[in-house]
Amino acid sequence: NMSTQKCFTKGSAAPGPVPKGSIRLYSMRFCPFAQRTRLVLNAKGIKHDIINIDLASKPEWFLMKNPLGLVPTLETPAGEVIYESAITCEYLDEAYPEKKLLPSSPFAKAQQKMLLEHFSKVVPYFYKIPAGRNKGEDVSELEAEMKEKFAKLNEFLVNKKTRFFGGDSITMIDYWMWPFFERLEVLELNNCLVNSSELKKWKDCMSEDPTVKATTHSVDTYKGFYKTYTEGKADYDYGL
Ligand SMILES: N[C@@H](CCC(=O)N[C@@H](CS)C(=O)NCC(=O)O)C(=O)O
Repeated sequence: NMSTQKCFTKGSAAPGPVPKGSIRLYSMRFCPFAQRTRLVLNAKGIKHDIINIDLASKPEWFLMKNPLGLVPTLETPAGEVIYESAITCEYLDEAYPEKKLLPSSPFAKAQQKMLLEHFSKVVPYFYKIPAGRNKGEDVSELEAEMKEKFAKLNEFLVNKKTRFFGGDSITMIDYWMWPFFERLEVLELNNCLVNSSELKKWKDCMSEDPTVKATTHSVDTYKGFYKTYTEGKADYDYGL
């Protein structure tokens, strides 16, 4: 039901308690960090509901649950609150141990988290380059840096000789990185992949994953949302 996806804003009444046997995600339909959590919920088949938040004008009750005021935020029927995307994903993987996404070996798990740290250094470019272009600035240096960072990820895949970052099937690290790659086209950053053919292959494989398909938006919807975002009046209900 599309109408239930409309975001809750400041002054709105708090939603009812989280039903037993379910878990709740406070989200925003276009947030790449919240998409990490949505990917994990979907991949593991976890029963959940989603409450979207108006990030420009947050409900008071939301700020009481997560003082950082960020999505993704999870809430259990017992009223436990979990936030920060990687923490929410690891929580879900442990609380719902079927179909594990993180490896059980301590070193392999640490490797995925180290890779996430590397990737987190790439994330700002997804914001800086489009914002710079919008202001008519020369972003060629930023683009060169992003290309370089992608080349490093590409090299990782070349050395690992597997299709995905954790092996030959999708694991947590792939879902942690994916939401940003999904936005490359819309943000006109695809050219940063030119010298990274393994990474491009990874991206193509990821886009075929049923869980990825289930959590995405059409390019047109993304474009429409990002237009409102760039103009400084983000429409979080865009397309509903
Ligand atoms: N480090 C956080 C970042 C989450 C984040 O930045 N979410 C954005 C939406 S994409 C948000 O909630 N923004 C609201 C705000 O900054 O007030 C995580 O990984 O969960």
